[in-house]
Amino acid sequence: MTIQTVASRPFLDQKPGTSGLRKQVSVFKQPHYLENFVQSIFDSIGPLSGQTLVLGGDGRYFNRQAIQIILKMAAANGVGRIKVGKSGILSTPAVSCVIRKYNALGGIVLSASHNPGGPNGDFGIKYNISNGGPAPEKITDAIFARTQVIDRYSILSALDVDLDRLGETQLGGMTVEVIDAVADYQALMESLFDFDRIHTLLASGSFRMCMDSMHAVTGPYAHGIFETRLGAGLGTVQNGQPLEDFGGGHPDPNLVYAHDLVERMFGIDPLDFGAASDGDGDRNMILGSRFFVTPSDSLAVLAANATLAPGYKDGIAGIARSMPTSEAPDRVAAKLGIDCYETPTGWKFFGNLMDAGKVTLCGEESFGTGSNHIREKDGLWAVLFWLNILAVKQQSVEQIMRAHWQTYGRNYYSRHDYEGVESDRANTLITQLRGATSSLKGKKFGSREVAYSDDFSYTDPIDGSVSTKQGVRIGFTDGARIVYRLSGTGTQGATLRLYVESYEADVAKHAQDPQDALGDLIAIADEVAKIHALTQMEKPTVIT
Ligand code: G16
Repeated sequence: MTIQTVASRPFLDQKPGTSGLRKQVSVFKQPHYLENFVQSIFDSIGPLSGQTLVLGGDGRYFNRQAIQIILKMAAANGVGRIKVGKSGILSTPAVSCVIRKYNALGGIVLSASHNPGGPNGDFGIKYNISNGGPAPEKITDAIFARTQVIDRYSILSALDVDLDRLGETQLGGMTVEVIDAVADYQALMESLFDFDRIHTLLASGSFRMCMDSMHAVTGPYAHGIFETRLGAGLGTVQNGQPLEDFGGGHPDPNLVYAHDLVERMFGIDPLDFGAASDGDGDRNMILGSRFFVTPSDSLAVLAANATLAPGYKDGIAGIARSMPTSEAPDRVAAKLGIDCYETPTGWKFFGNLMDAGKVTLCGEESFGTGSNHIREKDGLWAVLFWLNILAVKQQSVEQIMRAHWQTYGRNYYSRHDYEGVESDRANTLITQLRGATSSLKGKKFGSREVAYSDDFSYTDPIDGSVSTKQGVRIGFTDGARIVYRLSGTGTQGATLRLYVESYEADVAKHAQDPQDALGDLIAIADEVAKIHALTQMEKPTVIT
C-alpha cells in the first residue's frame, strides 16, 4: 500500500452553508471534488497523527463510494483510527454520540439531510468537532480558505474496506473499526428516558403509534428501539429500510413531504401518536391524533415537562432557540426562571452555550430539537421524550398541547417556503428589505404597529464571535413578528423562507387555523417585501 500525492486545482464553490457543503451528486462526482474538500478538512484540523475520527452517513447515493475515498485519505494523512458505522450508516446524532463517548478528535458526516437523494439528488459533507457538534464558523471558514488554494491531496492505494462486517482491519497505519450503528446511541437513550414506562405504554395494546423513517437513516434505529426494545408491535416503523434515493421521496419530516404518515394520522381511525424523521435522523415531526405539533411548541412542551424524564429530573439550566423559532419556549423559560437564548439559524450556534452549561434544551422551527446529551439535534430523542411524557401523563398529544396553551398562551406560528426562486430575484428581495428596515419603526399596518425592524446580528456570549445578516425581522408592539431569510441548505436557486408569529393569550381563541389567525401578518409580509411580485410565485411551495 503506497501513499499517492495527487495534484489538484481549487474548486471555487466549496463554501460550507448552514450545515456543511451540500451540492448535487453530479457536482460531488467531478474528479477531485470530494477529495479536495476532505483534504481541506484534514489540513485545517490537524495534527492527525494517532487521532481517532468517526465516519458515517445517511446511506444516500454515493455514501459508500465517498466513505471508501475518505478512509483511504484518512490513512494517507496519518489518522490513527476511524470508527465507521456498519454499511457506512450512522445518523447525525449517532455520530455526535460516538465522538463524545470515545473522545474522538471529530467526525465526518455524509448527508444532505432533508434534501432528496439518488443520482440526480443531493449529497453533502460536514465536519463535527470533538464536542460532537458541527464545526463553528471559525473552522468552516478555515476549511473554505484552504479549498481556495489547495493544489494536492494524499490518498492510499489500497483495496476497499469491507463495511458490512463488524470489527477491525488495518488500512496502512490506520485501524478501521466497523461499529454497530445503533448500540451506542440506544444506550444513551436508555440513560435519559424511562424505557420501562414507555414499554408499558407501547406494549399495552391500547396505545397505537407509527414512526415514519422515510426510507432514511433512522430505520435501523427505530426498528431496534421501538419494536425490539420497547415492545411496540412489528410494523410500528414504516418506510424503515434506508434506500439510496429514499424511495424517490423527499426525506423532510413536515406536513407536505411526510404524506404517508399525515394520511394515517389525519384519516379515518387515526393512531394516537405519529412521528417522522429526516434523511440523517436529526429532524423530527410530532403528530397526535389529527393534531400537528409545531416544532416551536414541541420545544416549549419538552422544556415545561422536562423533569418527567429521568435524564432531566433535576431541571434544565436554560433553553436556546433559533431566531425564527417562535417565542413559545421563551414563555416557559420565564416561568421556570431560566434564560432563553436567541441564536441565528444553525445548530452550530448552540454548541458554545451547551459546552458552557448555559442551556440544556435547544430547538429550531426547522423541525430540530435536542439537548446537551450530544451536540446535534436529535430526531428519535424528541420522539422518545414525547413518549416519556405521554407515558407519565396518560394524556393525548392534543390534551397536553391545549393544556400548555392554557397555561402559557398560544404562539400562532407558520413558515412559508418559496423554493427554487431565481437567485437574483431572491437577493434583490432581501437587499430591498434590508434597506427598508430603518424606516419601518412606528409604522402602522391595520391594528399592528412596528416596534423594531433590523437584520438580526448575534454576538456569541461565550466567545464573542459576531454573526451578521442572519435574517430580516419586523417586530410589532403586540409581540407579533415577521422574519425573512434565505435558506442556507438548498442546492438549486434560492429558497425564501417567511416566518410569521402572533401571540394569543385568550383560551377562547386557541382553536383557530394558524393560516387564518396569521392572515393579516402574511398579507403585511407580502406588502413590505413584495414577495409575489419579486419571486413571480403566486403561492408558497411548502407551508408548515
Ligand atoms: C440545517 C441546520 C439547522 C438549520 C437548518 C436550516 O438543518 O443543521 O440547524 O435550522 O439547516 O436550514 P435553512 O438554512 O435551509 O433554513 P439540516 O437538518 O438540514 O442539517
